[in-house]
Amino acid sequence: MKKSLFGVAIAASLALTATAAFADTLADVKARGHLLCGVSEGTAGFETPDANNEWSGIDVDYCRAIAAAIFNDAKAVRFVTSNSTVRWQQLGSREVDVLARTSTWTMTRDTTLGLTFVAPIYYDGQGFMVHKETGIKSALELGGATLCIEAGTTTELNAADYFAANNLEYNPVTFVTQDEAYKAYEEGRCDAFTTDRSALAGNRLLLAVPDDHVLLPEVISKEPLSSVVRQGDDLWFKIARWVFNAQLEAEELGVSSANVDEMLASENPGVRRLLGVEGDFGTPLGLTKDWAYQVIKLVGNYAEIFDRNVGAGSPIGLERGVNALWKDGGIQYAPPIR
Ligand SMILES: N[C@@H](CCC(=O)N[C@@H](CS)C(=O)NCC(=O)O)C(=O)O
Repeated sequence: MKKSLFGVAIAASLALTATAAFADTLADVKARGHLLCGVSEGTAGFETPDANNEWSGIDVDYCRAIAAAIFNDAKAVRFVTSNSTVRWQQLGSREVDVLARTSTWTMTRDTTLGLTFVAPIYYDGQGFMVHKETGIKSALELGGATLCIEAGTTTELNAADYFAANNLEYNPVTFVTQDEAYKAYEEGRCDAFTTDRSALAGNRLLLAVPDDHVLLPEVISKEPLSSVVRQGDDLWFKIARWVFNAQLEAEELGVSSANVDEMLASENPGVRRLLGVEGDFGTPLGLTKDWAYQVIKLVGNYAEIFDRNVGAGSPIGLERGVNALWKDGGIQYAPPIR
């Protein structure tokens, strides 16, 4: 019995390897004519649909950038939603080509799910929001508190670590969907809501009376919110990675959607390589040599997508912080395009 189960496991793993080895996501996407992008059911600043089901957000713009690189058309994307618990299956079942939805890159996720994390689009950390009337000023005052949490998240695990480390009791109440979790919090079923700080900042603004809620100062974890692809398709992984790198490199070189056409005449060799004026960095990726020009022209550089979705140009108004470029004291850094 043991032996035959072992055999089944080997066969299954060989089948997975074979599928992975022959997977060609780029060919599938090109044949389909659009990208399938996995997003959450709605996280302010990251992915939200409007009344016409037009999606916007920093994750949405990342998927639009991939579509721009492949199709010269940032609109060639369909957005497929999932809650935090089932998000990984969307990739495994090929329902989506890339997942861009506030997913923290952890070692277990990266090494056990048949998936590969690509690049942190936003470096975040977990925080807490409380009802202002409680007068709570620090997470260390949350001993005995009831916390609203989304299931299937790192949030659950970090909260457990934090309260154990500080020798505090707490009562977690987990919900499968974000809507249920916020509703319960708003109705006063929980003393605090805990998740990534960026999501708290954005989603606070969607509560009935945002000023009735405050974010506590503590940041209790590292949450590198990253894009994710299936393991075993190296070319697709590289496309997903270099599209993001190109947006960082464009910011570093001062190339934006507003000036990219003028920049085609730049004498700066870095700009010329980025825009495909000199050399061809597209063909090895299965793309045209102006792939990065299309990304910047149609979607923008990293500063533009950050500002309009979550930064100073958005109602959320988050600072760049660690998400500044390395040359400005942050940790966003693209390897050289050469
Ligand atoms: N970054 C954490 C939390 C992810 C998470 O739950 N994100 C929330 C927003 S912070 C979300 O996507 N909610 C919407 C949904 O589940 O549809 C993780 O990867 O586990």
